[in-house]
Amino acid sequence: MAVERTLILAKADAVVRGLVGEVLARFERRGYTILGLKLMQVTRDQAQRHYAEHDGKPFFAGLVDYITATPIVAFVIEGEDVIEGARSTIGATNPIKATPGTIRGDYGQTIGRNLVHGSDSPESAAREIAIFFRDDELFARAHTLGDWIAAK
Ligand code: D4T
Repeated sequence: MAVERTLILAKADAVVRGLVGEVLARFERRGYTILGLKLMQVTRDQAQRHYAEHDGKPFFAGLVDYITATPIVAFVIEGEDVIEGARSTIGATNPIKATPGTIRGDYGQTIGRNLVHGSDSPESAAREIAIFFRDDELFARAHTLGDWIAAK
């Protein structure tokens, strides 16, 4: 067990279909702490850096188009083994294979309209968080209300 941070992106389908609150709520309900949150327009440069591991694959251009198609909501959450936990909440890459109860299993139809991104390793999380957030945009866990109340 380790306290980790991960990057979650609620992409075009989540934003356009009004599912951002639903997506965020699933992570909040698991008890993860929100450290950073913003609505933002991803640039093509950010998109290409974020998805660099897929550069050259047939779906790369579609991925970049999809993540830049509308503003997205990016957030960083923290918790015990949050990287694996968040990916289990998101569900399998292909929504057809994703278990009902997961985000993709409940809201996705096709692999290209994949709704949500979650980092897949501590190295990816650190690299990806730096693409979307400056250090001063992330709050320390101690600044959350729960810790503030507990300290009183
Ligand atoms: P992310 O990274 O967005 O959380 O997704 P996954 O970890 O579940 O899946 P991935 O990195 O393998 O793929 C990234 C992204 O590309 C889309 N995709 C993937 C696609 O459109 N066609 C494909 O054939 C594959 C493999 C879906 C998720």
